[in-house]
Amino acid sequence: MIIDHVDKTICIKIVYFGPALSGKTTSIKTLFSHFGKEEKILSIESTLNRTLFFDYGTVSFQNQDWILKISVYTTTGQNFYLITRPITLKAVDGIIFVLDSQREVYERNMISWRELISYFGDSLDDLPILVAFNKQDLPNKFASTRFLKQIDFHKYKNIDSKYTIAISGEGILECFEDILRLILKKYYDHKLISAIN
Ligand SMILES: Nc1nc2c(ncn2[C@@H]2O[C@H](COP(=O)(O)OP(=O)(O)OP(=O)(O)O)[C@@H](O)[C@H]2O)c(=O)[nH]1
Ligand SMILES: [Mg+2]
Repeated sequence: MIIDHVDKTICIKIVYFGPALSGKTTSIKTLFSHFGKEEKILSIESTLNRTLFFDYGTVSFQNQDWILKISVYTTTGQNFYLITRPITLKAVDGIIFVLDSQREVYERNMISWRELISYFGDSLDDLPILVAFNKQDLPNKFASTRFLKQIDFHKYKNIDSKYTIAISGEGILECFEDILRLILKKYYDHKLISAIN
């Protein structure tokens, strides 16, 4: 997060992370189409529409005094481009972890979670994360409680979860609002942001 008191701008970085084909790109596209900005997303992808490096877009909100500028990225799920993931995660303020809820890919979600932990170590405990159980429209889903239990969900302070269907947009805006709430709460708790009467 960058707080510029001269320009009265707060910059936040949010990254969609998760295993291959879980719905990260679909999620960012649906989110930006909600803001009428889908064509403003920069996607670096292969000819097969798979994310090669990242998708990237910005949205801004403004009140009388301050501008909130949010940069949103997705990581690539393909392990061939694994090297790009820690780069995309640099200086991240909050992560939306997009899972594929289909039972047969449960382990792929766990591997991706372990990779995420490996980048942050103990500081993951302090990083706002929203776990999005995507593809809720499909049959044969695993129970969200199983995954949350396995990752010790209750151990983390800044973590929440939601159900999403990225192709129809269900839950996507709620995830975005939730991660923003977790990020701002963290900075407020750390006294980096103080309310002015
Ligand atoms: N049924 C269903 N399909 C979905 C959903 N979200 C995404 N998909 C499909 O899953 C496939 C992969 O979606 P992407 O958004 O490209 O996934 P990704 O995580 O960005 O993939 P990589 O960048 O290659 O890792 C596409 O065919 C999407 O249409 C969903 O909620 N339900
Ligand atoms: Mg993608």
